[in-house]
Amino acid sequence: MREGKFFNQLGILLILTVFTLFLVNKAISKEYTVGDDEEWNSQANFLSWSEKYNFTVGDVLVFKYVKGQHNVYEVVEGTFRSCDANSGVLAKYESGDDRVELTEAKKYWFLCNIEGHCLGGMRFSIDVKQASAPSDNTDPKNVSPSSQPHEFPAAPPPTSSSRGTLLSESWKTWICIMAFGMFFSLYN
Ligand SMILES: [Cu+2]
Repeated sequence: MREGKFFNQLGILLILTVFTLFLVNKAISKEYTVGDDEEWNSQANFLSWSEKYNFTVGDVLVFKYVKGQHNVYEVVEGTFRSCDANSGVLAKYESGDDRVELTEAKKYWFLCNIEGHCLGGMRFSIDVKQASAPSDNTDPKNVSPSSQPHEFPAAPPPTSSSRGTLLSESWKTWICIMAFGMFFSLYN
């Protein structure tokens, strides 16, 4: 009897863990189609599009367009402002279905380098933040991802209303708490 109960609970624990990892991944990484339904084209307003979202490291921008009609250049600020892509180009994409992972917390500048398109409005910048929401007293860059799993974060346990940010902030702690809860329930 005891053994059967053990494996039942283990199964529930495993399902919960997988489910939690799934939720955590959802919270951490998002995909954004640039321009939403209008996609990457000369008509859309990319300034307003770029201001609609808060981008975090790990998110992915997807540029969709007819190959050859547009392209995507990641550039430095000066190039973004001048629309002159003879210099200051960090990356080029032209497949028509370009996926750009935002790997750094920094300002990203994008433009289309087909003649006239950049000056016509096919450009935008976004400010990508660390996935872990920065708090006043901790620099996320100083937080080692392999810090002790039993160290509890400075933040209080998440409530449902602040679930989104705190999930991504302390997902390892969450998994730790869940594992702890599982063992606790096993031995009761
Ligand atoms: Cu274009």
